[in-house]
Amino acid sequence: MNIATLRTVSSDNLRDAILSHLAYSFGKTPEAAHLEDWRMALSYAVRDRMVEAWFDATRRTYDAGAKRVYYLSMEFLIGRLLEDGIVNLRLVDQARAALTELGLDYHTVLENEPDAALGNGGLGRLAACFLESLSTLGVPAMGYGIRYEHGLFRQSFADGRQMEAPETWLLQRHAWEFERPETRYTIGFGGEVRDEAGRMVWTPDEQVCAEAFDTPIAGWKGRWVNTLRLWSAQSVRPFDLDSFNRGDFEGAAQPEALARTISRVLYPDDTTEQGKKLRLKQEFFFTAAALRDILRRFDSEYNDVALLPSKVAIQLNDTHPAIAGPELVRLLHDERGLPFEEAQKIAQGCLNYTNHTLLPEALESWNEGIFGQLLPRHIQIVDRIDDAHAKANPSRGFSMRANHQVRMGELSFVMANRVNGVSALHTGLMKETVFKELHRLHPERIVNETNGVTPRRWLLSCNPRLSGLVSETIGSGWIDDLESLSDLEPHVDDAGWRDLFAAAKRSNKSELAAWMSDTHGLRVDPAAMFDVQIKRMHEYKRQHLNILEAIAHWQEIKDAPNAEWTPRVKIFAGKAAPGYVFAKDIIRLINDVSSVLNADAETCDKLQVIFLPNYNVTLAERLIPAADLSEQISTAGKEASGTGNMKFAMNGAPTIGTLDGANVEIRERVGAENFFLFGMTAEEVVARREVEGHAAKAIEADPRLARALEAIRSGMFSPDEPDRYRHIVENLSGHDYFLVSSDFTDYWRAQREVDRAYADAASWTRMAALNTARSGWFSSDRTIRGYMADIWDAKGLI
Ligand code: CR1
Repeated sequence: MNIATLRTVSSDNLRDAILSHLAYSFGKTPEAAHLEDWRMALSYAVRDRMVEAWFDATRRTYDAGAKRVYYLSMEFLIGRLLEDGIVNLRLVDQARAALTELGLDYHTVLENEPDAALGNGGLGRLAACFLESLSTLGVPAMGYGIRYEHGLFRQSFADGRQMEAPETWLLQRHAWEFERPETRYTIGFGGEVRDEAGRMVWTPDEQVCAEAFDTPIAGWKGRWVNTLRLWSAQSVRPFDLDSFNRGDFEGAAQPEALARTISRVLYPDDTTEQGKKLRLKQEFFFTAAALRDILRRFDSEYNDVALLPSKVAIQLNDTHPAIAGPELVRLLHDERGLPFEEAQKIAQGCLNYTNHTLLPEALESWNEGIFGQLLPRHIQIVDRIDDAHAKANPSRGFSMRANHQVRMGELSFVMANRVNGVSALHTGLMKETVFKELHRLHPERIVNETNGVTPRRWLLSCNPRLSGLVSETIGSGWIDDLESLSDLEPHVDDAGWRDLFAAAKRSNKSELAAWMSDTHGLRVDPAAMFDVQIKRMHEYKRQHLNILEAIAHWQEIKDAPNAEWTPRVKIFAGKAAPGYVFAKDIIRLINDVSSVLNADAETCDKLQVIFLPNYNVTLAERLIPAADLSEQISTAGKEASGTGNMKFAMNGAPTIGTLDGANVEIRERVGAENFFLFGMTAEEVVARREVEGHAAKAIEADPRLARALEAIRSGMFSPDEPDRYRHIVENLSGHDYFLVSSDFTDYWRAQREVDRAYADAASWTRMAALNTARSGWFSSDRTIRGYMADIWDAKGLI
């Protein structure tokens, strides 16, 4: 079908297109249509308008013989897509008008879309922002991942405790994907390797089929559309007819069920041995399918694999797709007969690796038994690469095999053309710590690409009041040139303009307050400061430092309830890995503290604590525009970058934070006077840990901290079970690895500075507005340009 025919199929009038889809795609009349039918019909009408640019992008890529970028990621935390599509195609007014004409409310329809939570946190959300920026910049690119049936679990609270339920986004119809039954690859596991006259032949004993599902990702103005291709696992033998005919119906369905297990659930964490094996299977499954797909596309255009590094850049999002190294070598050497060294060189020319964490427990390594059993040929290849590397660097005792483990970080590093960290501080620490030895051997390999976020979703679309004001003030060029937000700077000294800025924030807060009241029955005063900490629950992120400060603050208010206090609402949201007991206890503690504080008639108009359940992208989009203060309080050296920190700054919420991750760069850019700094530096953290009894000393020196800890210890927040949090208190008074106690005093000081600053509304608004005006550098467009120049050597085609 040519483009001209397509145009007539999708009517130019959005209302007609919606009605047409309602009838012909969903078989419903307007009278019979449910909200979901309307949402689907609107989504299809919007999607239709992406298709033309999608085909066009593919054609232009082929015509230009352009280099393609492939982003391999276990996680794409894309959230809802309908509003994103409407905004990027600039159909907001049309969609609103069309729905109104049809008697529907725009927001109600948008709210019907399930939030696709195919990721855990920052790493997955970064991948989603990158896809959008790649399209905005017209880079020929494709995301590869897994089409999980169940994304990250749904969180609720029972007596303050986290409960986990399966997430079921696919039970509601999903408008965005195109199933590609013709794009299927058979992926093998296990079995044996035989040497056939010098050629290694792997015969797997288990096979599954990877089937592609494509989601179009439109960039700003819909000028370029890339594809997110997610693999779904299916059985190669869908149905065992012999078993069925024998009456064994369960047995008949088993091959299908077993195969599908691979793409059944997103790992919220990996803790069990059986689970680990499935995780490795997932990793190989999607990586192997992606590589086969990449080579098939390459072969359709070129007939010399030596060209591969000049036509293909593959980005490994953390080590989860690290098996791409040995698998690409296997495909080139075993299957295509290239000499091993040449195969390895070509693979290295294509592959790049992003490291997202230095936490030892998050650095992947696989038991060689499990690895070798599942991937018997790959372990041989790993060893050969390792031996060659050791021979080439004889004086170093480095290996990617240690203690019967295969270390995926080291493997990724050795197989990569470029290795990058995600903030300046993190990249520096990579060079000094985990990759010290490898960095010395390959000093040109590590580069820094500080993270960014897409301003289309994280300002334009989630915060229409502020983005409207920004566009009225400086025009709409900022949307794809975020640095031009600096044109706002002269206006921050204009009291009239500041009032408009403050009014936008205030309306966002009222809207959030109304939503919290409607959905959670919570009453908060929008005039109070909204102090927000939203992110995964982890000891290094120190939500417990925040709640300790809340307790101490509450105690202080109770000492002098009639003094001048700056009213605050502390808002938390975040999920804990189901097996991370300590993090779950922190959730419960926050909920318990919340119950006591919010019920205290003497103080609740001055300090409230709220924990909103089921944090996800959609909730972030609600909270960030309404935040006054951004809590970024990790132990220095532990948060690789953070990206929430950037979203808050962009939306006019100053940060209280440590010198960690991208906080360092945020502070440099927004100005030290517009950032509430506290705490030890990464270096001081390391030194402080060596001090005998550091926590006890900190507690002894700070009576406020001692009193807050004593309140927890005494059972004040858990009267039915006074010992409930004793282990937390013991941790914070003893080992205190994350230095909560040692940083408390300075955190308290910075919080009181925040109180004073907030009380001066004019200067606070100025500070908030400067955060917005100076956050332009944190666009993921800038980050992607960095990858294009420093890592991929790729160009945009628009
Ligand atoms: C880091 O913890 C960073 C994101 C994206 C996370 C966070 O600081 O912003 O990656 N790492 O780079 C992670 O999820 C598995 O590691």
